[in-house]
Order: sequence, then C-alpha cells, then structure tokens
Amino acid sequence: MNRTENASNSEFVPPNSYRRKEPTMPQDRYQIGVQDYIDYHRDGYLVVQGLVPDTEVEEIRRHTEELMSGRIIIDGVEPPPPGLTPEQMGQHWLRIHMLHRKHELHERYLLQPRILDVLEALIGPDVSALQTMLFLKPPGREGQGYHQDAYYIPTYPDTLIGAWLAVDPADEENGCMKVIPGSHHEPIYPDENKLGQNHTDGSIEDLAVIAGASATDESVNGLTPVAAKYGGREVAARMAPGDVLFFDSHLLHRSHANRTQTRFRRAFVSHYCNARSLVPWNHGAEFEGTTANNLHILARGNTHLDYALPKFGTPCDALNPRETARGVRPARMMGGMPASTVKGVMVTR
Ligand SMILES: O=C(O)CCC(=O)C(=O)O
Repeated sequence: MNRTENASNSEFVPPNSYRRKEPTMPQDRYQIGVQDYIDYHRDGYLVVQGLVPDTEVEEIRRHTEELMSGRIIIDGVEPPPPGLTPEQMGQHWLRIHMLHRKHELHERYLLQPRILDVLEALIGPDVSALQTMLFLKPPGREGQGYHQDAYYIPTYPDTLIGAWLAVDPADEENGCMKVIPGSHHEPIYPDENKLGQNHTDGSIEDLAVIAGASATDESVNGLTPVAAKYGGREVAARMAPGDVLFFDSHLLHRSHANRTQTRFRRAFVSHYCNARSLVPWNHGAEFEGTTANNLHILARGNTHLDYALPKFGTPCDALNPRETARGVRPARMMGGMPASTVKGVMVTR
C-alpha cells in the first residue's frame, strides 16, 4: 500500500510517488524514472522507498543510541548530564545541526551515493552539500509548523532541495513529515527581517510579508492562509527506515508532535543545491565575503564557484571534479532543422 495518504481526505494519493528499487552494489548508479521526475516537479516532492540499505540505516540508529547514552561525545555537542535515567537521556535532544563538520559518519551520510544519484537527476548535474540535521524527536517532543526551507537557506539561483532519510518508521503518531503537493509553486514568503531575500526585490507585486514561519500555533504562523489555499490536500509522508523524501525548498511542509509513549522518530535530513548557485549562508555563522560557497562540499559534478573538500575524506566529486558544463555543446538548435525553416533566423551552426 502506498504510504502517502492525505491527512484529511484519503482519496488524494499522488500517483507513482513511491517506488521501491532494491539496493544494489554501492558503485552502481541509482536511476529514477521519467515518471519520478515528473512527479517531483508536479508535486514538489518524491519519496524513493528503500533507497538507503538497511545496514546503513542500522549504523545511524546505533550511532544515535551511542550519542544519547553519552558513549560517543562529539566536540562542541553537549552530552546529556550524568545521573539521568535512560528515558531522561533520550529526551535530551530534539535535533542536532551540522554534525557533518564534526563527525565522519555524518559527512558519509550527507554524501551517501544513492541519495546523490537522485539529487543529480533532480537538481544536478552539479550538486553542493550544505546542511545536515540529525532528528531524534523522542516521545512527547514537539513538531514544527508550516515553513519553506528556502526561507532559511537562500541560494541564487534558487535550487535548494531537502533529502529526509527515515531512520525509524515515521507515521502520524510519531510526527512524520506532512507536505502540501503543488505548494512548491508558491514564491518564498519573506518576513520583514529577510528583505532582500528571493522575491523581495519587488518583482512580485502582491507578495505578502509574513511572520511566525515554523510556529506550530496556526493562528501565529503567517503561512496558514497560504496553506489554506490547498485545503484538504496535505499528505502525511509515512515512511519506512531507508526511505528518502526529496522535497523542493518552496514546498510548504510541517510535522506534528511525537504523540507516542515509546517510539522515537529519528531522521537524517540534509540540504543541497545546484553547485552553480551562490550560497550566502553558513548556518547562521560568520563567513568572509558575500557568499559561503567555499564552506560547502562539492558532492557531484563541478562548479566555477569555490567549494569545500570533505573534511573526513568521504569519496565525492570534490576530490576529483568531473567536467559537466564546460566544453559540452547543446544539441543543434531546433533539432537540426534546415536553416531556412527557422523563421527569420539564420542558423549558422
Ligand atoms: O522532521 C521534521 O519534523 C521537520 C523537518 C523539516 O521541516 C525540514 O527538514 O525542513
């Protein structure tokens, strides 16, 4: 059964969005289908079932358990204080950001080859890896209200995309992702502090300035009226461990609280953009100059912009950039039609 179901209208199920392909040898390239590509662009998201092999998901799960028990301590990440019960230790973190700059395991999953294969098809060929978030979301912990990710991470051109890897089964009880198909066609709604971002240059006449993005209280969240335009179409992304949800950075999405007593809702969430986009973002930290591209890893392809190497040496194209755009000629104009058939234009090639 398709695990995507409309939260409030079970008749709406985006076709073909879920497709399982068995994991193959790591060096094999994972290929999405044409219909997957169409679905992604129509709906603003795509779930690829079983993309990450069980052994790798199990490795992340074990890692979270070691973190939560204090058996692994990562520099700069405060562990749970001593003397807590295992349940109290489990409540210590909702999520931890940017560990790929501190621990090799996180860099490895940011650069997971099968995830990069899909990204190459959706936003590539040149892919830059920007952010990681390890979600623990223990029982009882809060969700996050409607937001659009490009509101937080601007890229120019605007090519940001998220990849949400389920570590535990995710469902409505433990606070799975909820997405609004088609809402990725919306512009990014800015708040008054973000003037200068995306379309706030005045190119869209009636673009509303909002407040309260991500607030779980719908009466406070300024995106509530935008979400209301898609009334009844929200989809709960029920996922199994190893499934990956790829989602456009304009897509309106949210997650509710984990209402279970005992089940964590762990997920490894990464953000990427086309490596030819400028990225004036370093997770809120300082950077030199007007962009921070030099701090983000070139995961696939090549770029004319600066980029970072993987700090822990995870194999990726930054170590051996591939020629993608330079030197590649597009196909002959107008499919090779004779010059005389192209209205009023002399085609010289
Ligand atoms: O996993 C969640 O609960 C929210 C994640 C999210 O909204 C995001 O990654 O942008």
